Amino acid sequence: MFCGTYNKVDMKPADYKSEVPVVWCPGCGHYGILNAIYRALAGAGVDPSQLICISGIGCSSRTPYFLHSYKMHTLHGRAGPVATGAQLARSDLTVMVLGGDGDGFSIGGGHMPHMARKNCNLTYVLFDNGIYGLTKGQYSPTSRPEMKAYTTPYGGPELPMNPLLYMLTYGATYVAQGFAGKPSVCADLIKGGLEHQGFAYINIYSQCPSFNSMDTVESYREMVEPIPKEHDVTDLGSAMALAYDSGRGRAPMGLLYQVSRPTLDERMEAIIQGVGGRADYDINRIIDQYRP
Ligand SMILES: Cc1ncc(C[n+]2csc(CCOP(=O)(O)OP(=O)(O)O)c2C)c(N)n1
Repeated sequence: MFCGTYNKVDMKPADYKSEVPVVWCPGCGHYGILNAIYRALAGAGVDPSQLICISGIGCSSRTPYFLHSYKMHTLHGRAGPVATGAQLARSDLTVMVLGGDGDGFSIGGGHMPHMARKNCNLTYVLFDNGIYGLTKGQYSPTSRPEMKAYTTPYGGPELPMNPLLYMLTYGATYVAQGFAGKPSVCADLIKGGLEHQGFAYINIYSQCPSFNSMDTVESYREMVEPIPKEHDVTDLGSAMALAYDSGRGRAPMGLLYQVSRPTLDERMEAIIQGVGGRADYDINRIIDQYRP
């Protein structure tokens, strides 16, 4: 019972809305992503009682509150390892991580390559607004170099990182990019991630009208280009070529890459069966073997 083989239910997008009021600033792109998540969950037919949404800290990390699901609002940057553990403990659940570029790539950056290389069976939606929104506008790893923010009053001294290239490099098996101003496209990409068996990473550009004056709805709209239909999503080289250009004035929108590879939970199960099954996989018995 892994993602992709769960029992589908017939639900409407509105059925995934929780009773918690959404508290983002007017015009925030995160509304578009939330809307896309509701639609994706309904499209994929995920049972809310089988769904766990995990986040760190940030405006985007508040998203699980607005969803009808189980949830864990963890520490800043630590959603990934918590989600990995939850997925291994309960491989029958659908696991989502929802959070921002600061949470995922600054403080949480050390965890990202490991989720990708392990092929953790979960869907990670990264709300990429190129700024720390919750803490009112500090430079993030995806900020444009010329960005003037509270922590970079004269512009930033660093090159931005490239999330798509990073995820492809470390072995993510589903890599896609969307833009909050195109919720239908995002909904399809997130649905594809939910139905994918393995680590699905969806980078979504999101405007922050309160603290990022450089990346506006208009600038994103000009920047994103739908991925050509003839692109072969199983070709890593072509996906990397598309990803390489991302964030340099133009950005691919759509599914860059999707392949099948055994997931972490599948491989762990195989190891457990290899040592005689769960009944014999008793950690205390294993420790006892090493006692003097
Ligand atoms: C250990 C720790 N360090 C720093 C913070 C302060 N902090 C809270 S959210 C955040 C960044 C949020 O930015 P991002 O993840 O991009 O999300 P956004 O608010 O833009 O959606 C920071 C630095 C914290 N809560 N905990």
